[in-house]
Amino acid sequence: MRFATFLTLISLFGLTAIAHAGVPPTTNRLDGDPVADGVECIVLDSCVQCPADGIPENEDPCYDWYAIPDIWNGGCNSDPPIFQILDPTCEGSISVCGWGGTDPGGMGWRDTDWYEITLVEPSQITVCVVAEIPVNLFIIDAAAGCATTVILHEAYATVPCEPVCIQTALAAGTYWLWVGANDFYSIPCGQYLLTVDGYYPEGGPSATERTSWSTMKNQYK
Ligand SMILES: [Ca+2]
Repeated sequence: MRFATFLTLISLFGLTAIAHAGVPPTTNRLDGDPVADGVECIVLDSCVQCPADGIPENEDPCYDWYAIPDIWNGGCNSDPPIFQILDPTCEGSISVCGWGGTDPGGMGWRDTDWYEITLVEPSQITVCVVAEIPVNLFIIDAAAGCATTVILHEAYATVPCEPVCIQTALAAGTYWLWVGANDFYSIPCGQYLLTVDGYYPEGGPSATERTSWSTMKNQYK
């Protein structure tokens, strides 16, 4: 990777190149225990409600070195790159319950979560995120891999609990949905809900059926 490209990736997505010698602590907020730096993480009355059928991100959140290395879903920020693949559904809708934030040690790193979707045909999709933290949402064209990462669409929530959405028509192909804190410092770990609508599998409902389903959902949700 050319150095300029590398710098561009760092400025866009934050992190990676610095190795660390420490061993990531294993406790996290999911079990209600204090994290390794002594911060007690208990969520009360969150604006993020994970639905029963929500897909858990399953990346350990809230430990001192969690962003380096990100061996779970760090996307192009990881070496080798690694993406969390999301499968389409016949209803065209999926929800993902994840966590994001910056390094509690104040080293200027942030957790980045890269979800991969593959559209089997041109699709109208809506991607939304609501988070307990200020959060960025990108749709990235995966066609050229990590070498020439292209952000197609972006949305920013500058305050916690502000929902942001991207509604767009995309050609068939593979895309990365990027979710992460919108700064590199002082954003404590928080949960988010990512939703994708219009993501159907091959052989899924016709365009007419999709419209009917969408209409019905809007009437009864
Ligand atoms: Ca991650």
